[in-house]
Amino acid sequence: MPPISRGFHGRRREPAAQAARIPPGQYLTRDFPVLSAGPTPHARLADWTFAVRQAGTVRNAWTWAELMALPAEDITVDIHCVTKWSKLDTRWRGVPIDAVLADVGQDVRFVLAVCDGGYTTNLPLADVTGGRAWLAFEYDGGPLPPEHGGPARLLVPHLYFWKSAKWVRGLELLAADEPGFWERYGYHNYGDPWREQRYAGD
Ligand SMILES: Nc1nc2c(c(=O)[nH]1)N[C@H]1C(S)=C(S)[C@@H](COP(=O)(O)O)O[C@H]1N2
Ligand SMILES: [Mo]
Repeated sequence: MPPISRGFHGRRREPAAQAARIPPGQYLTRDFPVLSAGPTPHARLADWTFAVRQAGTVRNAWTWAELMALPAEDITVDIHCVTKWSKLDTRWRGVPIDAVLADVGQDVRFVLAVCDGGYTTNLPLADVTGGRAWLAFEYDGGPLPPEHGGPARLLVPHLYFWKSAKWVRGLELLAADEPGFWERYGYHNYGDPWREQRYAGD
């Protein structure tokens, strides 16, 4: 009789592997909490566009039908909210941000995501390119629910979830960084959950 049964190993492995995926100060949740700074906007897909702007000029824009024609990917990622919940293996479908930021100039170093309702959040260009961020329009096999940012939201899973702008309608291309909504209210400018960058000064 072996001293430790296979079943014992099997039960122990999973929690240990999960724990390694939860950043410091976070706890695991199975729910999907809704965190919005204002009311949920309801955009009509017929009127919806996504625009990339620079210095007030639209450089490129997509209608909903044009977005749907871009190559999309299925994404399974862990997400981490600054209010301390983490959720593992969330399933999304979306277009990589690389697809809407082809041929941006050398001068562009940052982006500011702009949303229906006025929410904004800032990100380095390097954090939304290279296959690290998506314009997500499906969650868990269905259309992204409005309260979670539908019809489309930014998905930037390697940063705290306030960077994953809901109801996103465009990106401003910037040479110099500009704080967004929560960043101006004292949230960390970058927001790496593994370095616990919750608030300015962390
Ligand atoms: N447009 C918009 N995007 C937003 C927010 C918001 O208030 N407005 N809240 C942010 C915050 S603080 C978090 S934690 C996540 C919450 O996403 P969820 O409601 O889908 O969980 O969305 C982020 N994106
Ligand atoms: Mo948040």
